[in-house]
Amino acid sequence: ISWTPIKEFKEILFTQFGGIAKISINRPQVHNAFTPLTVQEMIEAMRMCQDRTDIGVIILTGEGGRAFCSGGDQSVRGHGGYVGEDTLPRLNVLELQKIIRSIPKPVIAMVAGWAIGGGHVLHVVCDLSIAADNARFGQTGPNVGSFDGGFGASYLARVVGQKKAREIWFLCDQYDAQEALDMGLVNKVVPLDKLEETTVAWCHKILQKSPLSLRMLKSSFNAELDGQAGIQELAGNATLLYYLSDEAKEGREAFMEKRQPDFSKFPKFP
Ligand code: 1HA
Repeated sequence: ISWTPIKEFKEILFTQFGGIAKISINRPQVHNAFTPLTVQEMIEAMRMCQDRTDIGVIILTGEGGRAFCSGGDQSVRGHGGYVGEDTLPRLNVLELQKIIRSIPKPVIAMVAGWAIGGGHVLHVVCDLSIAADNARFGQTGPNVGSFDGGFGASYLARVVGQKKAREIWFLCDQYDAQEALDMGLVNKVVPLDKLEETTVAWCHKILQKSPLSLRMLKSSFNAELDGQAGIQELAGNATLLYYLSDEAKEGREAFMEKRQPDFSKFPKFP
């Protein structure tokens, strides 16, 4: 598989193969721990994926084969957040989580090695997770003085159930790929040397599907859980579909032509 660079960044790689974009944290020396800059770059790459009509599916991963992501870089954790060049303490990974959840294209976590702490939450919020057999999953918050009570708690509990989610956070144990599969935390486990090939094969299956259908489904799955923000997403997609119709176009055209709209020809469906 030959990935073509989309844009150069400092702490991530952002590449493309056909309709697949790959966002990969490139800090393998610290098991792909993220800094505010890493997160900011991932957000920018996600935004680019959102706007690019030729991209249909996004892979989120980490370089090196030994870690997906080990969470926030503890060496830059300061007073109230993770500190970058602008010296402001930030928790901007929360913003990235929201984007992964709401971007209207499937996001697949491709997990080799550690998915730990805030790195674990990142795979949890992805639509699908494919794990290599060397993957290890867990939360560390109560060990290192942190917690993610947002998606990291409530969505995790929706995925694995309340008892298991509380176990994961209260004990901070690490779970292997098979255990993750058994608890519904990942979709599939494959040998490490088959990880990318399998993930790309899943992407190709997805790319053959109706993009609007996938878009509606993603926002439908979110709607139930995300309250008014979830309904806003689903309803925004309903508006998009309505704007494609002659009926909605008649409303706009009548306004522009300064006449009364004639909706009489449009059916009142049962
Ligand atoms: O909870 C949140 C948030 C909550 C709300 C809102 C925002 C949040 C944002 C972030 C987070 C968090 O992510 S808190 C949790 C932070 N992460 C961790 O506690 C995991 C720390 N790492 C480990 O426990 C271990 O490294 C490991 C289980 C993943 C792997 O262990 P292993 O194989 O023994 O490797 P190790 O030797 O520990 O790591 C290799 C190198 O990577 C080490 O550096 P070296 O000694 O070679 O110089 C290690 O220090 C470094 N490293 C690993 N993880 C991190 C890290 N350096 C900085 N930050 C890390 N997270």
